Amino acid sequence: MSIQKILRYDWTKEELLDLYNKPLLELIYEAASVHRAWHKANEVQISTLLSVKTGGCPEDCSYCGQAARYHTNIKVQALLPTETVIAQAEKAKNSGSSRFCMAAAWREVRDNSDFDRILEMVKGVNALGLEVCCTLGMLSESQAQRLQEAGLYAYNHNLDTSEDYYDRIISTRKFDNRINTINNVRKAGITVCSGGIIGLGESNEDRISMLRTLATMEKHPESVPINALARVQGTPLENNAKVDIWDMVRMIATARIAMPASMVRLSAGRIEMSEAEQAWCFMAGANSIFTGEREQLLVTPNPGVSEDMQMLRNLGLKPMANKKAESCNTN
Ligand code: SAM
Ligand code: DTB
Ligand code: SF4
Repeated sequence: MSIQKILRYDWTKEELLDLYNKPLLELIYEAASVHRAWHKANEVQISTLLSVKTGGCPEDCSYCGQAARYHTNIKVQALLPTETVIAQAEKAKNSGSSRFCMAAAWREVRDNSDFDRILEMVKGVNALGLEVCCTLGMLSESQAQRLQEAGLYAYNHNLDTSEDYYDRIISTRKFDNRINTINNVRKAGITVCSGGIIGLGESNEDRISMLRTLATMEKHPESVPINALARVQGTPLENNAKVDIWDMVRMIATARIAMPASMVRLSAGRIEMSEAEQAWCFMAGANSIFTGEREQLLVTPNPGVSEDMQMLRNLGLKPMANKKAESCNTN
């Protein structure tokens, strides 16, 4: 095993599938070695996620509890007041988060007063010195530009699954729509956060195909969230099997090796994992998590911030410093 210090953009499906299917401990060892060559392996980026507009979404993503057409038990919430969002961001900063991510259950951004309010929120969170991230659905080039001007640091837009499997999961948009938004985000100079979900009924080939799309982009996404399906009652995928921990570890390890400089985020699914299982994910190269005081992701449960801080202490890991704070310290 030789650890390369150069980024590759020419990964083939065969190469990635060979990695994914390696004997488990060999794969983890290789991913852990890559992780150590590119990052401080004892640091984990803490991101706080807040749903600023919940439910009532017109899309039909079959995994999602926020799609209006499924009879789920979630409480629909219109766009939160800016002050509420800023207050949450302040709390997140005080409990060690370096990134604050605002999510809206929208198909796409519209040029209306809600978007103006989002821009205000971005400005306010940015002023706190946090890295601001949004996930608002599809964006045009000019909307991406306006977000960048307001101080947006990152935009989350997941591929969710492979191009081939896409229409089995979502019919209200196409895989190419996702790529188009990611390109608009790049053009505006905002960093890209893009990954996907496992446990949707996809094959290993689909998982690899999704990772290949990410790893062969002109620039790798700076963050790659790997989500295990959070099964929500009332959605078409409510009865899917729980994701096997070793599948999650294999996905994380393959993403780490293919996109060594990126942050690989252990995203949805942690609530169903033990501390030991999460430790395997960190060993396999995950270096970011979502946490928060609300003990939920968007509409599903997630460990709370104090529990997570205890886990990090138990594992000898520490929260990664905010990049903005680092640049302030050098002044
Ligand atoms: N509506 C916007 C969109 O779809 O891009 C932004 C919010 S959406 C909830 C953000 C991402 O969360 C989705 O792309 C998907 O990858 C992930 N997600 C949603 N529901 C999930 C679930 N039940 N389990 C795991 N991941 C999920
Ligand atoms: C991402 O990749 N995972 C987060 C975030 N980006 C927006 C969302 C996970 C949602 C999990 C299910 C829920 O709570 O709705
Ligand atoms: Fe809407 Fe996003 Fe949920 Fe799809 S994943 S239904 S676009 S909130």
